[in-house]
Amino acid sequence: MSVDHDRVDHDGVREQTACRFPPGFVWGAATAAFQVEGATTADGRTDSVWDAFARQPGAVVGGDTGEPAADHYRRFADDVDLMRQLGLGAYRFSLAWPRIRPDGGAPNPAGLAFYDQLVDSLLEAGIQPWATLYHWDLPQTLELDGGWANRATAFKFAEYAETVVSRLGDRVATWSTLNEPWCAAMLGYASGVHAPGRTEPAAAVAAAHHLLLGHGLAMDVIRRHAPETPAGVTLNLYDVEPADPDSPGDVEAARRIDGLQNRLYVDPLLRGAYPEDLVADLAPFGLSDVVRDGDAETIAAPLDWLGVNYYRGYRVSGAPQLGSEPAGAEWVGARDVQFIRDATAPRTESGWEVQPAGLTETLLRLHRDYPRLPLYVTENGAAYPDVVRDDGAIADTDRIAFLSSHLRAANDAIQAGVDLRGYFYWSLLDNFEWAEGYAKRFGLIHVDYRTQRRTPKHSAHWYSQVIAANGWD
Ligand code: IFM
Repeated sequence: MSVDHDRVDHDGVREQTACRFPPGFVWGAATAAFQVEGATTADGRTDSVWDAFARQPGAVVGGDTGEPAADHYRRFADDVDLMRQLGLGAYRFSLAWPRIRPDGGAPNPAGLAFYDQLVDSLLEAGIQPWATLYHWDLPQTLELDGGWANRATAFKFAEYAETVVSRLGDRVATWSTLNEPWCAAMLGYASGVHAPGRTEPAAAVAAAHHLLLGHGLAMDVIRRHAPETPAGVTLNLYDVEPADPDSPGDVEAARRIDGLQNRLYVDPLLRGAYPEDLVADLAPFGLSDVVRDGDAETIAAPLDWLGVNYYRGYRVSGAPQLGSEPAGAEWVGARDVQFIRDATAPRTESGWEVQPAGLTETLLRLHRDYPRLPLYVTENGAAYPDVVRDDGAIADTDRIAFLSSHLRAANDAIQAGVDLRGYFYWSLLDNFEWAEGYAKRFGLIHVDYRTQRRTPKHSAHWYSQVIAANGWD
């Protein structure tokens, strides 16, 4: 299929200028184990928090569960072949802790064998395996012991990391410890919209710290077993700005949200300490109580790269106003903060404003603050109501527009001097979108969940052409 790049700009403005990426730029797509694998009881896998959570009535839209997902566990060879046909340079996937150490217990050879095969088939296809150790599927047994609110879970995570890295460390191209600890901690333990569904703010703050501690411990494991392999961590970062920069209330709201979404993770990882303003904000939820001597040094283990997952920015205010909605951070004390929605901005099916400029800003800020740190966009993508035409094609021009505008935004950052080394579209395949179930489709490749038939959407063909040309003219 041939796609006219000049027709893809979502504002109706023609993309007329060339957009070229540096040689060696990594072009990839991402998935996560629970979202694509299915086969939740195969070969010794036991429940994760998401299996247990999804069974609770009302927890997930439509009562959807981790079955069948995209049945990637059984169809991975075909999926790798599709990746090869698209010309992907890298595949970012996560490993399922409850497959590898079911119930958080002893290693499971069958679970490890699956990832052995996946990694080998990627390498045979000339695709770099980018492995993430944790993308939210904590073994349910460990949740029953307190989950991430329990400090011991960080050490269990290091044990699991040891099993994985000692087995695959000779072949994985790049290691990531955690995906989006904000979601695992805050959505899992404070708002309760994600597994394990707890609504205990102090547990969420403890979980955030223990996830970071687990990251630091896992970095040490990676350095011991795969000293030559680049290792990093992936955060969901947001460009946060006050609705009115002259309003002290809005500026304070922006400080607060930037703190909770971004600095709570970036600062301990890269500066070696939690920001003082957040330590004060989170004092009622016991942040200082869970930090022990030596934790800061463990968490600040040097990174080879940082992964940025970017979906949208936030305009925030300290007061409710027309078109605003609660920022959600009331779980951890930011009761009055409101997100100001832009009624005129295009939105994805998730309701998120399309704000590519926020990606440039996010990358520029990181580069200003940490100029020597290589960056990757490890996730960026959009759900749209894809329609399968009578001829079977999925002409997802809205997704192509999203993708092209964000690639251009990433390119703007590179032109401004940011050391951005790669981009991973979220997601390779349609998949289980957590509490939204299968209703939201983010994939470059459409999945018919009944037949498991795969159909590359027009966006997949478009992306494939961009990869082949390292940009567009
Ligand atoms: O599907 C998720 C993914 O698991 C983590 N980052 C955001 C994606 C879209 O919501």
